[in-house]
Amino acid sequence: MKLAMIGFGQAGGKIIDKFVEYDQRHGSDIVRVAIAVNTAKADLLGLQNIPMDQRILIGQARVKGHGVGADNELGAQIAEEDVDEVQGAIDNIPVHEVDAFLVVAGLGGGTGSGGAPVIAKHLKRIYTEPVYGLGILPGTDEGGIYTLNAARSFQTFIREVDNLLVFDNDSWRKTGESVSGGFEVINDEIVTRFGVLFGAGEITASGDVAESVVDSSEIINTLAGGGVSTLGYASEEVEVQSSGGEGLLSRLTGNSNDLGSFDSANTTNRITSLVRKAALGRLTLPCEIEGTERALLVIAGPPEFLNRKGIERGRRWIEDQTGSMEVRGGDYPLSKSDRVAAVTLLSGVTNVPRIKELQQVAIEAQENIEDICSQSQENLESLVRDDGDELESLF
Ligand SMILES: Nc1nc2c(ncn2[C@@H]2O[C@H](COP(=O)(O)OP(=O)(O)OP(=O)(O)O)[C@@H](O)[C@H]2O)c(=O)[nH]1
Ligand SMILES: [Mg+2]
Repeated sequence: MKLAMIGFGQAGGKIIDKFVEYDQRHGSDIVRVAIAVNTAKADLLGLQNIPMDQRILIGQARVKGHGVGADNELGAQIAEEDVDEVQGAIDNIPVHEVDAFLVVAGLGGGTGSGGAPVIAKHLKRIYTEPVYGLGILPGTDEGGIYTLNAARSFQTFIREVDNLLVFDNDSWRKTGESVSGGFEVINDEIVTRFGVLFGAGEITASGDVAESVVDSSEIINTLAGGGVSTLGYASEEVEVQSSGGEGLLSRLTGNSNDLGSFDSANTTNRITSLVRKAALGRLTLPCEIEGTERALLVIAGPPEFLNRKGIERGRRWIEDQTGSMEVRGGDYPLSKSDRVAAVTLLSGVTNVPRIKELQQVAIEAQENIEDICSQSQENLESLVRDDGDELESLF
């Protein structure tokens, strides 16, 4: 499907920037337009793939291009004041060519945390196309203010979008890695997962014939109804013999060069095992999959490695696991790919311990901050107060 992507703040901008690069590399044609919005000039200049005229600096009068320093109330205020500048960039795109908007932001900071819900609300007021959010939760080691920001932003953002897709940095951080190096890996993960999902709804120009191609309306219908969504992903390398009459070799771990394994039963088994790995493995937002309201299964890869039976079996397995009556499934043929991948979109998940924890820690942080504020006011007064002799202030 074709998306208008708007990245707010540093994390949002970097992820959108990577989507543009992914889109160009794979020819997936999902990014109809990419706009990065920030209050920090340096962050915008650091992007590589988004055209300069689609990098929008807001709040210049207030913060002089230096960011809002994790003050998300200020981030929201600035986004409201300067919403016309963002709209100006959107005005340049033919919105009738866009299936949906995707607003991406890290929810723990200031600019994206405050600004993303504001722009989502604005878009929903003006356009009929669905507006989705992709919200990044902070790591638990980032501290109280990030957690508080994320919890408040999450609560606001979800109200303003048609569906909130969530990625949790906390469950993806790798200990021992540098933060920026870690984000590189994490951002690749985000873009690959969502790239395959949204790419599935876009008919490829290569003329691949598939048995049951996923259409963008199936993605839209799975996301319709709102709530929180999480994405599972698993992939496996396959060896494709591009020319010659020798047929194809499938390469399975521990079973390499087994010519006989390349048959339809094997394809079916591979697909169902990938579906299980995707749904039971690490999700973008870990949660209990039972109770999921709607789901979509996409199997991507070279057409000869896809079959309807595998997808149908995987789809029914997801129905069993989630208890949902609304599980869609289809394929996404990619003849040039050397991998088969399963993507499971779980939409309207309800049992998410991480969100409960985030809210709990945020409430505690909020109370602590209030205590510290009133305490520090008292401390300052007792520090400055002259007990006894009256001193006169200068003015
Ligand atoms: N996945 C991912 N998360 C990031 C990245 N950069 C920052 N984050 C997360 O996003 C949150 C917000 O950080 P930023 O995006 O830098 O904040 P901002 O929106 O620019 O806001 P200010 O800097 O306060 O103006 C943090 O809690 C980080 O966990 C990134 O490249 N990838
Ligand atoms: Mg920033």
